[in-house]
Amino acid sequence: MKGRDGVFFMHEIVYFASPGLAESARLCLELSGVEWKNTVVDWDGYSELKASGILPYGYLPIIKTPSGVIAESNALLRYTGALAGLEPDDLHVRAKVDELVDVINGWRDHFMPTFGIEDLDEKIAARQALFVEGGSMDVALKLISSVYAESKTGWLANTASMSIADVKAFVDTFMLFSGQFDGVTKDLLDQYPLLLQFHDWMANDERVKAYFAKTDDMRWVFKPEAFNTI
Ligand SMILES: N[C@@H](CCC(=O)N[C@@H](CS)C(=O)NCC(=O)O)C(=O)O
Repeated sequence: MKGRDGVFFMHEIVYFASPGLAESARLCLELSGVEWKNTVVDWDGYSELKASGILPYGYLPIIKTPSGVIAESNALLRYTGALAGLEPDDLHVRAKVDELVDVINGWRDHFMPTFGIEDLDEKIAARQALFVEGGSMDVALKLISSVYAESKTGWLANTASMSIADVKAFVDTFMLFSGQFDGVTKDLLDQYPLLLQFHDWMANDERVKAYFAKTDDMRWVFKPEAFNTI
């Protein structure tokens, strides 16, 4: 795989500029220490890629690896997480980590219907309803909080070191509160003090901190001071 200047890149993530569905894999690649390239495309670039036939299922993100292209954000997470040593060796522990990854991925289903709401006030109301006591995201975030409460190690799945569950939870949870989703404001996080504690833990991990320190304002939610945590 050759870059613009003929430079050989071992791994290349292709996605839009936003964190979206690629940020967890980007973070894992950074933690892995392998050489990687972050290729950002706009909608025209996406259309060209789609027409070229390189996208296995017609969507982004993809990762180009020395062995070929991989699609589906969670496949990217698992692959790059393995490169970074974030996949536990023990199969049971790994399955418990995967369980969390899949549960967190399911949050998309709660949000999906709100994307189709055209009226802004209606959209905001529908999103806010997700976070009222008993709303589907309130329930989801409390469940994750209770998982975190059980951790003796500080890592979400109670692993000895960081796992892909931590990466998934960190990226997917706090991205929600970046302001890019109308109606989802950062003050809603005050209802989940354990999640703020988790944010503090992850954002202050030296490797995570170093990565986000050099990223743009769109990624402010991943920085240590983002929510004025404890
Ligand atoms: N299940 C896929 C979904 C990918 C997906 O929906 N990608 C969006 C960008 S966030 C996309 O490519 N949209 C282009 C389109 O819908 O035409 C994954 O998790 O990677």
